[in-house]
Amino acid sequence: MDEKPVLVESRQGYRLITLNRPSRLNSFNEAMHLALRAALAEAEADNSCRSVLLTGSGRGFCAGQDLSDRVMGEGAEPPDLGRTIEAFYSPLVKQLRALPMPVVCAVNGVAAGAGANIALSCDIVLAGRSASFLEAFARIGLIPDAGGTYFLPRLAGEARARGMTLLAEPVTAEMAANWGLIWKCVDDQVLMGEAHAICARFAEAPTKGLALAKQALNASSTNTLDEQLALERDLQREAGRTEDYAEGVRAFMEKRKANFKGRT
Ligand code: T3D
Repeated sequence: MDEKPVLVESRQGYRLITLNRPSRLNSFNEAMHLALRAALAEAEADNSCRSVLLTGSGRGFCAGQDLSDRVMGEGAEPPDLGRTIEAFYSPLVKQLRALPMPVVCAVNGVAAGAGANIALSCDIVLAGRSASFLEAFARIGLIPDAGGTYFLPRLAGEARARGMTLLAEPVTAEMAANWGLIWKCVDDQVLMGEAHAICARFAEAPTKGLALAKQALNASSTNTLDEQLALERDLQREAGRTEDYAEGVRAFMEKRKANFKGRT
């Protein structure tokens, strides 16, 4: 029987989701897309789930599209990649960004093509020192997708976005952290421990407030200051009505640890 393309484990207050096609460096085929989208939807539907930890099995994180599904015979009709982007990659990025909880990505090895950009679309990206980020698209005549042309200039700046895109050279985890592409580069042997510790912390966090903060940050790069201030007003109004806000203030005044409920 085929291995499951995505492994899902429920942990205390979070989901561990592992891309699981290691012999192909966890590159995406249709089955892996569908399984990942379903796992994220299940995490969202479960109110006890307060963050998601995404990683890859084996020595890589994800090598983007499985190119063995794209081999064309001479003179064959080319595939409509606009359709696959619309059907699979773009909805996945939107789902990760809209998930009402933090998504932690532990990049355990090479993240290439759409695999790099899916990692960059997560909220907290940790990478092992031996990992790298490779906008591989130019090597095969494509452009960065899965949000690459959106995230790269915003995270790393125009010059680095253009270098990564046009030269298609790998960027080490350490460089990625220095450039502000990711949150942190850590030694390989502590990567998963650190990622799990962050999720354990999120499992006790005021999740609704974090989701609203994520919503505000998602909007900030396209909003004007006036629009963003208006959005902050509206989202803060919503945050101020949560039980966790009331509990947070009480706990502060009583000098004790807050007992946050999370998603509500
Ligand atoms: O098509 C659409 O729908 C449009 C959307 C496109 C999105 C995209 O992501 S396009 C970009 C696709 N990805 C790539 O171009 C990256 C291809 N992979 C590589 O360049 C290299 O594998 C890496 C630089 C990532 C890693 O190199 P290395 O030397 O560490 O590993 P390797 O030996 O190349 O790969 C290990 C195995 O995984 C190997 O198989 P084998 O020889 O052991 O049987 C290799 O063929 C396989 N593999 C790696 N990446 C892919 C792949 N097989 C299929 N598709 C891949 N993307």
